[in-house]
Amino acid sequence: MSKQKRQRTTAQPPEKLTGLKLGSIPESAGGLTAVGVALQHVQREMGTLRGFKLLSKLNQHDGFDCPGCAWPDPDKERSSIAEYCENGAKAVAEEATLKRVDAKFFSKNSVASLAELSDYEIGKMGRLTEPMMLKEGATHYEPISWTDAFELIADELNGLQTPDEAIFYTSGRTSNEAAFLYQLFVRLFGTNNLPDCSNMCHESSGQALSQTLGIGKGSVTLEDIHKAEVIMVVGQNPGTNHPRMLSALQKCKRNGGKIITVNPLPETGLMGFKHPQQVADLVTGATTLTDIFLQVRINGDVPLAKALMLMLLEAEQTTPGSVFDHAFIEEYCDGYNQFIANLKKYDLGEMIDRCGVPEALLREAADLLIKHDKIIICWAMGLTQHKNAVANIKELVNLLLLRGAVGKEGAGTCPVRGHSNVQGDRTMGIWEAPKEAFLKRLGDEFNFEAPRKHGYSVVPAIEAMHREDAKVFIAMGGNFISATPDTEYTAEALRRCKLTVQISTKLNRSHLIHGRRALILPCLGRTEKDVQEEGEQFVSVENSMGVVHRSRGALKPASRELLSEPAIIAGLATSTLGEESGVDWHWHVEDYDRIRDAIEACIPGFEEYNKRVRQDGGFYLPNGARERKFNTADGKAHFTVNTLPELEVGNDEYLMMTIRSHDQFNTTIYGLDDRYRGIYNERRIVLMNPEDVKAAGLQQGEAVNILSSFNGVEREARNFLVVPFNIPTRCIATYFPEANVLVPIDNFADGSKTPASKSIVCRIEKRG
Ligand SMILES: Nc1nc2c(c(=O)[nH]1)N[C@H]1C(S)=C(S)[C@@H](COP(=O)(O)OP(=O)(O)OC[C@H]3O[C@@H](n4cnc5c(=O)[nH]c(N)nc54)[C@H](O)[C@@H]3O)O[C@H]1N2
Ligand SMILES: Nc1nc2c(c(=O)[nH]1)N[C@H]1C(S)=C(S)[C@@H](COP(=O)(O)OP(=O)(O)OC[C@H]3O[C@@H](n4cnc5c(=O)[nH]c(N)nc54)[C@H](O)[C@@H]3O)O[C@H]1N2
Ligand SMILES: [Mo]
Repeated sequence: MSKQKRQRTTAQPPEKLTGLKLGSIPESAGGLTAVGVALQHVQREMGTLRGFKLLSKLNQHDGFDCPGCAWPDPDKERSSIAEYCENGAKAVAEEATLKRVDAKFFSKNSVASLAELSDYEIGKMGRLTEPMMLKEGATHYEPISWTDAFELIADELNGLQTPDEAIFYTSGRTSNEAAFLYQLFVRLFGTNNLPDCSNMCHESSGQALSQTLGIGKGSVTLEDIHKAEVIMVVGQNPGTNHPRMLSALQKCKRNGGKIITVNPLPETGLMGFKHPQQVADLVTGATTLTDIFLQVRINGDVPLAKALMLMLLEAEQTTPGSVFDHAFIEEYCDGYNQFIANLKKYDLGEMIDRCGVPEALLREAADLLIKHDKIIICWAMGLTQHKNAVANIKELVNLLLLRGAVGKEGAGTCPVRGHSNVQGDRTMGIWEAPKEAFLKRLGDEFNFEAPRKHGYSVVPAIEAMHREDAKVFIAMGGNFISATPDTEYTAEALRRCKLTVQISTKLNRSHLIHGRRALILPCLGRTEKDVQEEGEQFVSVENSMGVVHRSRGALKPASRELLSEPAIIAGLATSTLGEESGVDWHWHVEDYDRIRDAIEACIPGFEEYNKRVRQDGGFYLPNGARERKFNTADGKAHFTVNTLPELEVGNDEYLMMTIRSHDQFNTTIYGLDDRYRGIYNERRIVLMNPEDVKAAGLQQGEAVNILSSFNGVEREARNFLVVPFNIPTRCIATYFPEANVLVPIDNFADGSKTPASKSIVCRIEKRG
């Protein structure tokens, strides 16, 4: 790599190290330490009293939805003390911080100087307080009025040759009300360029599930989790990313359920759990969660699923009718014969070798799956971010179908969603590939012809900006530069835009890597009171299990200048579309009930929206798979034939996954510790098998560079410290977003285009 190229790394977090400390790995998650850490974060950001007052509203019926993950709340009774987790408390503290990033801050700090800070440092600066603009060639952001900001955007948008030259990104924290208005504005403007964070997240699940079961969402409810006999948790780290799931797993275990975990890492939270709010747990110790731990190689899930299904087939052949649910298969499924014929072609021994799990353990797991048919499979990014991600999920659907484990109590699919409203945003029409029926209803209701041409998802959007086919980029939340793959390529794409606009609560790197002109439009967060013309408003969100419920903020907004997301959209739409749109945007925003009425008119399942959303706990959206109504073309659930991933790791290479530490929410870095993995005060680390460390002649704590080479392009991430860890050989792990520079833009999942950020072929180079 040339010297010049190396210097141009300002789009990445800086290389500087913060001082790695290694500690012991705890045996269980939760407990009093979790409570203590949560309180530290709350105290530091917002003061003890204010913090406690706010936390008492978190996830309560009349309170606000946690801005963290999408794990559901109990339908009826809620704990009056605390219906949240350590990481939920951190998420709240981060948003409700008392620190402010105001005009004075921007006049003192140039964009270039801020870009030299780490994501942790940037995030800790505080909440944005007023609209800011970066003029072409300027070094500092300056204040701009809301009216001027809207006009500027309208001029740029209306000056484009076609509406398809604009891109409208959404991150999954946006409420249903804001998401619906946003997509309406974008489609009235004339494009379906609505990429969203889901494209990098559960898109592979959506694809696999709609093709096989006729709905792109999971089929289970929280009650099902409690009642399951076997739960497989595959490629997911709930102790960190969905901590409240641990109490649901604990309930399942107390009802006699068993848990099989499939993961390259023995994640602490899945091994043991102490409920931080149950005194008995704190006294008597942790509940063991995982009964069988299958330590799969990275991207070894297809061979692993095939191995398990071959074992099921063996048992079925020995005693026909004892394992497969033939009545279910006959009545509801298609493709069984082709599937079985194909499965028989695979050699069990080879599948076992390829997944890397000892045969005895696989047999134990298969035995549980043979003896019980109330089976739930939960999964997250460990499955969705590979080239063969869609196949990963389809194989697990095959497994469930064989056992008739879909659409009955205690059984089904459970893709555990990330952002708190990512599922709702898609329901609202944030999708670059909308269905005809949806576009037709939208057009009929609002009297226009919605564009039919599909738009760009995230990866094609970046490529379009890189080619300069797209020139204006607007983001409703999120942190596009740090969340997307191939950091330097994406930075170049954004720099080529004429205008980049970020609608945000907090400062992030996407404000610093920008187009020729840039705008920051600050908005209200979940925790804050949203007062409009007709009084205080609430918004609504859909959780991972399809429950739509309300969320009402409690705090005084961080600044008087902030607008709500719906109000910002109304401003954008009014100035861009003028009278032409025929929609009275501001009238809708005066009372969000009016937006919900419009949603009810356009989207099935939202009948009596305003009434039902006011019930405690909200309401369930219809879910065909849950009732064995498979909305595929032929009304059947589909077995599918999936091939094995290609073997791709050479002798001096490793397969790398980019994962989350315990102290971050995506690109928001709460702190520098990863307590459940025993790693403290450093994010630039690479987890390696101790044998690999030795074989490569490396030492614990030694600094290395990581290189990835794909389709002839070499990428480099510099200065990572080696941490020997319990991970399969030839597999390594780094944190996202530090390692995103290594994720090739053109390496993504077949069918869903989700970047393959969990299987990057890499080399490791000692730093001279
Ligand atoms: N506190 C907190 N909560 C969050 C988030 C956060 O960053 N912080 N992010 C939110 C979002 S948007 C999402 S999508 C979710 C993410 O939730 P997760 O998917 O749990 O997050 P990751 O850290 O990406 O973890 C992936 C897990 O998959 C495993 N894995 C990696 N590769 C493979 C593989 O090939 N096979 C198998 N079987 N396992 C593999 C890793 O070891 C890890 O345990 O969490 C949400 N909740
Ligand atoms: N290498 C690698 N890359 C990944 C992943 C991975 O596992 N590995 N995971 C992927 C996944 S699963 C996801 S979901 C994406 C996440 O991608 P994004 O959703 O784009 O990223 P976040 O870090 O969640 O966005 C955080 C920013 O959102 C803004 N924000 C927070 N709350 C609000 C709000 O209420 N309103 C508005 N308007 N803004 C708000 C704040 O300014 C904050 O800085 O990243 C993906 N990227
Ligand atoms: Mo996500």
